[in-house]
Amino acid sequence: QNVQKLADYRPYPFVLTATRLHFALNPAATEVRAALSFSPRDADMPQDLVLDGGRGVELLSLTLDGEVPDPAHVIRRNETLTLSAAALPPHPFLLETTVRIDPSANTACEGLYISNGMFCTQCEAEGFRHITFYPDRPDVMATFHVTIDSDLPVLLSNGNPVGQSQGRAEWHDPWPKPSYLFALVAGELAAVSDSFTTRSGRRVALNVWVRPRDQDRAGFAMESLIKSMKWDEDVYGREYDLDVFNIVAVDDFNMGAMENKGLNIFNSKLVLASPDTATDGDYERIEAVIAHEYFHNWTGNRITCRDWFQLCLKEGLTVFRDQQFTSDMRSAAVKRIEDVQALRSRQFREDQGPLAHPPRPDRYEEINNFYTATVYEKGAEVIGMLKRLVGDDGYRRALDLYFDRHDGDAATIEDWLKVFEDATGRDLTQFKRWYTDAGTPRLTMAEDWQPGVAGGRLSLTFKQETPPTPGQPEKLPRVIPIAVGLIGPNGDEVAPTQVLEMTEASQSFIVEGLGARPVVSALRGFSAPVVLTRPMDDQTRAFLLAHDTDPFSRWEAGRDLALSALTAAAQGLAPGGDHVAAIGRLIADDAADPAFRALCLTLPGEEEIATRLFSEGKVPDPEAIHAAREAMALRMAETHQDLLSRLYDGMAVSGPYRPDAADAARRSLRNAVLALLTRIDGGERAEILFGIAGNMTERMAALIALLRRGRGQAELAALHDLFDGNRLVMDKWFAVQPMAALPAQAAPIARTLSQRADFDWKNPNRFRALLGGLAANHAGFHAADGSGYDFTAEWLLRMDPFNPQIAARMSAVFETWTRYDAGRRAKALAALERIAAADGLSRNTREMVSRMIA
Ligand code: HT7
Ligand code: ZN
Repeated sequence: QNVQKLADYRPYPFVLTATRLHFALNPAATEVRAALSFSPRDADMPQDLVLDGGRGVELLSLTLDGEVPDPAHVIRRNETLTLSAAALPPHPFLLETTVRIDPSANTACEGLYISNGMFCTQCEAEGFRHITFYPDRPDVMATFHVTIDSDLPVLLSNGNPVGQSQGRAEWHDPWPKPSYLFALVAGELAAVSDSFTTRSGRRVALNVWVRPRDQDRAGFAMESLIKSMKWDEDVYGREYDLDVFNIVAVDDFNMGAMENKGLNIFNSKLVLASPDTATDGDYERIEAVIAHEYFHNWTGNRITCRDWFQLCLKEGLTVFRDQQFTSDMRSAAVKRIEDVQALRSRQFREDQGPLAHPPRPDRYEEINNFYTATVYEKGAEVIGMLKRLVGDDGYRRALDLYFDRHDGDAATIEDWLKVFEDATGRDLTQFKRWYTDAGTPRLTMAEDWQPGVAGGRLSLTFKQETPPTPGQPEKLPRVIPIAVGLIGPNGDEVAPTQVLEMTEASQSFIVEGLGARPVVSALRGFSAPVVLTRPMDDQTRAFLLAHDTDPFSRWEAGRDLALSALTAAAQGLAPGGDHVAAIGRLIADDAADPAFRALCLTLPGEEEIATRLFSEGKVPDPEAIHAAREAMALRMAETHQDLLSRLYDGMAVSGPYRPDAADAARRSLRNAVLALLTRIDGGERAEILFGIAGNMTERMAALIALLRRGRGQAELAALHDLFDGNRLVMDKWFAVQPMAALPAQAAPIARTLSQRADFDWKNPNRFRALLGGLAANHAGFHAADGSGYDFTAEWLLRMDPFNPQIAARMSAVFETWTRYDAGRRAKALAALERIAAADGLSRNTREMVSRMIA
């Protein structure tokens, strides 16, 4: 066990001012020369110099100020190289090393590797140590000068280009940075180029580099980049700081994208888009991730993290910023609902299970296992709460102070909270628990109405409690901002949104002079990441769905109506209320945003129903949940057949495809309607749409609607024929089949697909497509015979020695296993134990599995 603890943090005993690197690129034997200018932090306290250097780094030479040191002072262990204090001078010195590495054998997509003939790097979190010996930690920041020798035509690194000749390129990055932000790319690439002039007049050359045949699909990424640069200037006052900004798309990539200074590297699925290959969802995601990585230039790069425990300092803030950006570019209401849905389905699920951890964890074995929904999405929610508590002006002052005070620093959550305290005068001691405590607080609200007192007095009493999580049995109360509005009996708002600040375990808030009893709209905008329970009948829910002025709360009321009916049906109880009728009224409202109506029309997913049942102390039955959801969807289609048909015909988008919010909204409503109508029209509309669709959004919607009904084989074959050579479309083809299959077929379909020659499982996107597709089929993955678990475990074991990060991340599909019945639990546990017993299991997967079965 190699547990890293926050409490053990010590500054690095040397300052590294400048790093010079020379790469002689060769697929199987790349030589890397490094010249590192160190000075001791305290010359009176001689210390060993410990450099990280992982598997596959072969040391060829080492000198200290030009001399070969006594070999007795150079100690090579498994993952480090140490120069003992006795060998080091008490003044600045130059350490030079030459190493050999083999990028062609690097299958883990970490360090320097080859993707489709292109050299590329991924150094976050600890990949640089697979390139050369180095203090590979984020608080060691240096300027980088990089020389690349290679015959490949395009040679890129961080910073500004300072020399280009036949077979050689030189790059200089003047901004000190940690090694995790280093990047190098070399290959046969073509660029879509443009420029951006910053508000202070600096002209920045912009390039999106792709394989030559993909050039016509990189334009949207460039548009998104330019919008992001402008937005960061307008909203945060942040300008770009180099002469060039490069983005490169690669096919083999462990995550979505990486914010390397001046040279962002992207998974090609988050760059390449054309109407016939990418869906509206893909376009929205590309825009958001381009923005996210660009925004890291200030929140992550100029101000980085002191250590990896502080990961949410850069990730939570940057997610928060990209969410703000998308709200500004598209519909703020729809974006908020989508973000809350994502938070509940991924982060609440994490918080409820064995992998729960705080946004700032205080221990880990493998940091790559902590790039989680809690660090990212909950980290962003915590910032949203801070902003709600200090107000927009306070937030702006705090952020200005953060950038002024910490530019060039490797900072901590304490630094972050301190700028809010200093800028606003608030004490954030209690608020800090959001960073240090795991778990989702349960909030209950009780109402007391006294018509005869003080002209009509309403007391709202809130109680909060956070369930225990691994390693944290007891929790203290948190600061919870609760946004509340009141709606009068006639549907008019009688009190606009007010933020109540809860700090105690139990607390009451009183409103007087109300006349008639209002309906309370609580937790508006999802003002805090909590589970709110309140006694509310379905009539009141329907009232809020019809009248609430807050779009989130309006949607939430509809969601609650649906969930109460679905959870009842899934337990064999008669569903109360009339969600179907209430939704009919809402979707008939032509004045409402079609995207909002689409969200209201789409029933909660099976996983969400299971989560709700589990949080109510019930054991979810995946088959019953599936049947209940299907029955409600059918009822909805039958009840509103005429309205839905009219909507389907009226919502068709005319003219050429545009990925903007307005057109995408119409398509989303039409596609949600199609999913319902396909249940009663024998698939007629979906088959027609698939045949005539001029874009992937409609084609995919039609295909999924058919597959869910057990049809669509001809359409699947047609899609394959049309897009055989297109990796990204073929990923969709692999994903959609297990995902939309009837539950009993999901695992067998996944198995059959896994035997195909074009199941290129070593490609992370293809692997994720198939295994993620199966996991997205709740009743299919949790099939009672354990076939979903067995299939998944088999492939995790196969992937682990090849790419541990991918295997470990995918293993989280098991994180909810303890929720289910004894039969399923036994089968899931057996699968996890099989993984745990494997010889040579990676640290990544071992940590995940042992946390899940602890
Ligand atoms: N900061 C990056 C996180 C990351 C990553 C990206 C790609 C491949 C492996 C990676 N490990 C960690 C991405 C981001 O959050 O912006
Ligand atoms: Zn990020």
